[in-house]
Amino acid sequence: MEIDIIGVPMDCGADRRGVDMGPSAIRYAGLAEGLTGIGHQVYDLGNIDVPLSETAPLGSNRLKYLDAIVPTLQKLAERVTTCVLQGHATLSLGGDHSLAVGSIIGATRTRRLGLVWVDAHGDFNTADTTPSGNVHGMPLAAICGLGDERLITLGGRFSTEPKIDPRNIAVVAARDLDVGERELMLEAGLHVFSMDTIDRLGIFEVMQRAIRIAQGGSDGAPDTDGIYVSFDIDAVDPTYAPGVGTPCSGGLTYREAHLAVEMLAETGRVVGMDMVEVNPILDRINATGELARELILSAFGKRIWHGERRVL
Ligand SMILES: [Mn+2]
Repeated sequence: MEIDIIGVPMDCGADRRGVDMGPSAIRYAGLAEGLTGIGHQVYDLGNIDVPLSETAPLGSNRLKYLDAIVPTLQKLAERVTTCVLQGHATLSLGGDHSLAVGSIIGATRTRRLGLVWVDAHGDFNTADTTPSGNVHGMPLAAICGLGDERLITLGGRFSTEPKIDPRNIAVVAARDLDVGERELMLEAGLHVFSMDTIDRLGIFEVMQRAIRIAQGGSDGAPDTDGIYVSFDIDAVDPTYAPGVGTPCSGGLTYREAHLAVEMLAETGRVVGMDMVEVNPILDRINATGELARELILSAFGKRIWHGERRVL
């Protein structure tokens, strides 16, 4: 596979400073070498220019830093589109999760994709429901066509239509949903596999269902053109991922997180990925940056065992 890496060192969508150093931490952990080592052709396209939170205008308390975020995501969307037109897979490194509006708009310009959104949170708030005003709590709603028009359309550049059909979206590992966003998610009709569902069914069954949803169609005949994976590292339990934007206990174990992305890779239909919210300030000797690199490698095909998988 040809994979383009794009860093988005953005912190404006998050309250806590530090996730702007995420792309650096993941690269430092040996990302490009790792992907090359499993047979991919890797192109690191560097970082998107991102305004500093300190000097960006705060704007409305319900949509903090929107004026700084929108042009950044426009640039990301254009960059991703260019990569897609060259037939490359894209890997966007965050930075806060608001970047997914740009990466997914870029990834869906010419295709109909399914989406697996791995996250402790719903990221389904709008300016009307948000408790914090932070835009990183809104990207999934925006992708479904809900929320402030400037965010959904990236300043009028793109349509107000959902970029991905909510019926082809599965949220995995949710455990901290705001009341307002929960209502919106129910109405929108996307599938939410919360942590208690993973406790009951196991991550294997949950991922089989999530993949079926993202593939669309009926068994063996998907009706989407590929699967996009948006991975918020806070989906993983803080025991394994202490350096995250918004830590939340009760998350995926190390192996659950790996199996989830390994199963996505096995479909052979992953066309792009976000890895977001790595916060080196709160991390321990880059453990979370390393984990992010490992999960990306698993999502792009790294395997423990390459022989036949026999269940005795
Ligand atoms: Mn998120």
